[in-house]
Amino acid sequence: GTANIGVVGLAVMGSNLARNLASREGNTVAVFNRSYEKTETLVTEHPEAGFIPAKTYEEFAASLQKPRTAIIMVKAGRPTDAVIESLMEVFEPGDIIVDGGNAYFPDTIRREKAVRETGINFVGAGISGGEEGALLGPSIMPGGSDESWVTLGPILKSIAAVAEGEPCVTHVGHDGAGHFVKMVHNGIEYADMQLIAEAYDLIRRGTGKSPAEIAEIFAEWNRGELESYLIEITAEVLRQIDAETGKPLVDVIVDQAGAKGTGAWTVQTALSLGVPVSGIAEATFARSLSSHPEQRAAAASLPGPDEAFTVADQDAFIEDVRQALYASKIVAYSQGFDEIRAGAAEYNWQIDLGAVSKIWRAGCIIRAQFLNRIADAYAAEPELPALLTAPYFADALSRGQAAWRRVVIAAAQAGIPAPAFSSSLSYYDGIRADRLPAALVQGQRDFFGAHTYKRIDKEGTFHTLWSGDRSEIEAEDTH
Ligand code: NBP
Repeated sequence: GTANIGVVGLAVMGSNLARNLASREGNTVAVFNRSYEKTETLVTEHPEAGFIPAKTYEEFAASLQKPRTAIIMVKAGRPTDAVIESLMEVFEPGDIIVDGGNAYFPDTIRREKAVRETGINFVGAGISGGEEGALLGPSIMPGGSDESWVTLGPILKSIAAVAEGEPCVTHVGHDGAGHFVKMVHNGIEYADMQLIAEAYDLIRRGTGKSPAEIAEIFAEWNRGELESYLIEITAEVLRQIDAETGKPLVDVIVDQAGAKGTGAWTVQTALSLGVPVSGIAEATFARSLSSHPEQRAAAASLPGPDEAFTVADQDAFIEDVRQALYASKIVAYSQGFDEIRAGAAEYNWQIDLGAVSKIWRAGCIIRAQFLNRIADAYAAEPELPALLTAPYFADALSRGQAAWRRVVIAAAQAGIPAPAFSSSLSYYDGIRADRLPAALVQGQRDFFGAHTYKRIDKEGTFHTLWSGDRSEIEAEDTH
């Protein structure tokens, strides 16, 4: 074989990734798709790429140098399993199968284990950045074995996005670590998008500014600490005028947000791990709420506040919203990194959180300068208990908290939903609280279920004889 890398699955993502690979010095790319039409189209439309097309898995395997390396870009789920099974029949021990699709990380753990038994390496790699990222440079989050990283690392580095001279790819950890981190990336993306949407809504309803005027505010914010791809594209979307009606496009788009499931995975996984990713959860639920038109129609007559929402000082309000957005964003990222750390502990991955933040600086949807701050925080203190306690973020929160509170109060008074803003503030107040009413919850649990409690003043586990004389006894620790 003459190709050093192959791509299986030539729909939009696979075709773009194959073209990206072919455009880099030193790569010869073999391509295969289940139905040959897609292969033919790609090869015909891009003669410059020098692709080596294959009609069968056997031909594909024969066109690859050893150890063979192939990246699968097909629909997640059954199709991915089908391709892996076919490749296992034609590959040999030492070869590397990479799944670049959006796999659910437990599937990746299962597949890695099954493939490894044959001596073939399996790498689940999260690839972020959509079609454009695949073509021009994505952020890549590979898991898998150290052995496969030796071969794969240089290839992935050659196609990844570049941030400040560094390729946006790192060996995240073993087996499913890459897809796990990609999942949390998407969860953070949900939170970031929802927070921006809430900021827009509050400004629009508080000031009466047009979407185009608000676009200018976001463009301005994009020059400061909020600088990010998502803020940048928000300005673009708000500026867009619908050709048919002459209205702002945002006003003719149906207000029901879709989702492909990665936000829900992030929240489900966080629930199992016991990590409070409330910002990501609220963002995911906000999409669900929006997508139930029948319930919304039925509830539309429920009363809101009597008074109209007016903002006395528009500039001051906008600045408050900006600070609330930044503070809430810090909470969302802090929660996301907590989930990665908890996942690493649960699944025995050695994940460098600073390295993860660095590979998100370019190529992916949440790309931003901000991520350098996260890398700095973990560099200064690798065992940081929570990102938001790092000096830079703690300082930003202390500067922004008064504005944050004013915005959440204004939203509540005005009857404007701000679930991500307000839940992030509650999280902040919860995590920094000296005492939480969790003590009362423990008392309740002990009352109805004899679940026992600990005391602040002595060792041991206790139970009050609630249905007896209400004296306290030492008890077995049953949690
Ligand atoms: P699709 O997810 O639409 O999948 C289409 C591809 O899967 C075609 O090549 C199709 O072959 C192949 N396929 C199917 Br369906 N069943 C198959 C089977 N049983 N055996 C072999 N091949 C099969 O493609 P996409 O939109 O390019 O996405 C590819 C992957 O990338 C997905 O996992 C997706 O979730 C992920 N993705 C990521 C991003 C991102 O931003 N990171 C964006 C979009 C997609 P055929 O041509 O013969 O039907």
